[in-house]
Amino acid sequence: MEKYFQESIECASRDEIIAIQNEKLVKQVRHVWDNVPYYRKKMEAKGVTPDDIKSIDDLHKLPFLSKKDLREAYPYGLVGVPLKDCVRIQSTSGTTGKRVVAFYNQHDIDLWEDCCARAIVAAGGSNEDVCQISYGYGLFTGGPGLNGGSHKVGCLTVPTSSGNTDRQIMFIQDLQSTIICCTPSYAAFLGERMKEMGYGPDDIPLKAGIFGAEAWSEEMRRDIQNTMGIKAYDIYGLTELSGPGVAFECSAQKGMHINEDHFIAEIIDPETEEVLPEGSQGELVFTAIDKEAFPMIRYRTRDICRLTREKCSCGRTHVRMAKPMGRSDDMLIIRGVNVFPSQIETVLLNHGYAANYQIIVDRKNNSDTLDVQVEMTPEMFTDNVGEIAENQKQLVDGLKSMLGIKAKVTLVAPKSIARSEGKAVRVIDKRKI
Ligand code: DLL
Repeated sequence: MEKYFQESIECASRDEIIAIQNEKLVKQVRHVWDNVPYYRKKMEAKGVTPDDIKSIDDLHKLPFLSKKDLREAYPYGLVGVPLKDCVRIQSTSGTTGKRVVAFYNQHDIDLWEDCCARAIVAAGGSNEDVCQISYGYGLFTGGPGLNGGSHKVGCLTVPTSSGNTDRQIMFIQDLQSTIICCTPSYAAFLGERMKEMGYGPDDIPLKAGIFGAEAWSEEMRRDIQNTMGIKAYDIYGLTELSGPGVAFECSAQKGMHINEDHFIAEIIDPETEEVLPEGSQGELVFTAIDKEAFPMIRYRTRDICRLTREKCSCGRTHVRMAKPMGRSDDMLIIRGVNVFPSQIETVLLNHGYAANYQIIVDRKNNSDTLDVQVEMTPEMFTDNVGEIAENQKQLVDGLKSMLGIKAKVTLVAPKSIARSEGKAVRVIDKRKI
């Protein structure tokens, strides 16, 4: 039977959710108008005042916030409460520019941890579970967020943080951990290492994994589930909006429920900024209607995905988001064609490779080049040149039909591509260096 952390809200009727959103949005817009001069100026520039916002139907009147605004207002310009009331900051890794620093008061931490607790319960977690948190702790939100959620559920929480893979496995085995939380790429690495150590799926006590913080494919889910004998759940979030738990998967494993009592989601056309109808693919935009210290209104995530309100078998009513294809800024334009790394991953995994690959993009003789380096698995490892050439050709054909362009494929020896303990770096775009 499906379990919920906060059933009445997770399964509330559409009317109840809309009523909550209307009330919180009106209050939140007033809060930023009064307390965040940076955003007030943006509203004034657009000719909007809090009186114009009476319900979520007026959301489209409000200006967007983007990463650029966060940079301009860094570090304190978007804080909505006196600093003496803030209790924590978290920060992004800053891989795509200057770090984002997000602020929390105790209320914000509480709602964030509730969201993570919902995710853990949706993955089957309860106070009977041993929950190992192998996301990084520190400035990154993954460790602290799920740690807080795990406490709220009452799991025995094992805060290993990321890295030190053999010690992770020792704890899994000695403490009989039943739930693991980490990035999917680190989960794949843990699975690979456990296999090498002779553990089959039945020897591993884990029953569920809560994996997110980076794009991962259905094929990767299948591989991780099979190697570890677990059910793998996706979890989504970003520092600007709190961290993990903005959306999470349930037993149906068909998209992530967005916590709509805290976040209103919209999909926009990234070029025209026009709001798109339900089901369209576009950029995900969030309004955090509850957060006080760092209140984000119409924040452009740059994540590309779609939403669905189709009924979910788990009983939750909150809108679901599909797996993001990646960020719009991860999207590569190669010889004029849009390519997402996740499409390449799908082809590789469908051909029996593991998710150990690197994509190298360059420009030679005025033309873009795409070179995909893929590790052979130990089972397929060979030094038979003919066989390698044949396998490479199959991948070139598979990529051509997925992407519509020709890629060069190089098969490399097992273990020759560095493993990641956090978010994997899969793309090296030499055109930008
Ligand atoms: O990655 C928060 C998080 C931690 C989520 C642990 C899930 C688990 P940031 O470092 O700010 O926060 O990065 C946010 O990561 O805009 C997406 O592009 C990407 N991302 C996060 N979760 C997923 C996911 C954390 N499940 C950025 N699938 C987001 C695909 C994801 N991409």
